Amino acid sequence: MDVREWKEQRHGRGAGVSRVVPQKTRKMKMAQVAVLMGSSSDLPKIQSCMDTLKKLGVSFEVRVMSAHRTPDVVKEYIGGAASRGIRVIIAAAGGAAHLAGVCASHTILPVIGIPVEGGALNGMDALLATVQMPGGIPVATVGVGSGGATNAALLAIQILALNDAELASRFAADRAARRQKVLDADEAMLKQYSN
Ligand code: AIR
Repeated sequence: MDVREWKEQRHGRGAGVSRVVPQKTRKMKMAQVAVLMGSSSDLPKIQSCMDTLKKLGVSFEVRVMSAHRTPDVVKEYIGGAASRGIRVIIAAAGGAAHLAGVCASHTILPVIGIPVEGGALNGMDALLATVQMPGGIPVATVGVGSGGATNAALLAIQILALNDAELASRFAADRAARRQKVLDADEAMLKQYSN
C-alpha cells in the first residue's frame, strides 16, 4: 500500500491527492515566479514584491509554506516547480528564516531570499539566516524591509528579462521612471528652498 492509498483508507477518497500543486483552470496563466512566505503574517511586509511583479506584467503564484512547520510541502512543491513553468523562486521568512535556503537545496532554479522583519531581533536573525548560505547552495538575499521585497521582484524580472525582450523594455522603462522621480523631487526641492 502506498502513502496515497493509506491516506484514502484512513481519511476517505481524495485524501491521498496532493493539494501542494494547485489544479489550474484553463484561464489561469502559467506562473513564472513563485513567491513563498513562511507565514501569512509575512504578507503585509512583502506586499511590494507582488505589487512590483504585477506592475511589470509578470505571472506569479503566492503560497504560504514553512521550512519548519510544513517541510514536506516545501519539498514537494519545489520538486515540481521547474516542470510546471516556474523560472524563479522568491522565498520570504522571518526569525530562523530557512525557507529560501531549503528551497535552494531542492532545486537548480535561482532562489531569491527576502529576510522579513519582526520578532525579538527585528529581522537581523532573518537576514543572517537567509544570507549566510554554505558555498555551493546560493540564495540571492535582498535587504530587510519593503525595499528588499521590491528588489526581490525586480531581480526576478531581470533574470526573466534575459530571455524576454518585451519584459526587458518594461524593466528599462520602470528604471527610467524611478530616475525621473528623483529628478522631479530635486527640482521641487530647489524651487522650495532657493532664495
Ligand atoms: N517562519 C515560519 N516558519 C519558519 C519560519 N522561520 C517565520 C515566518 C514569520 C515568523 O516565523 O516567516 O516571519 C513568525 O511566524 P508566525 O506564523 O508565528 O507569525
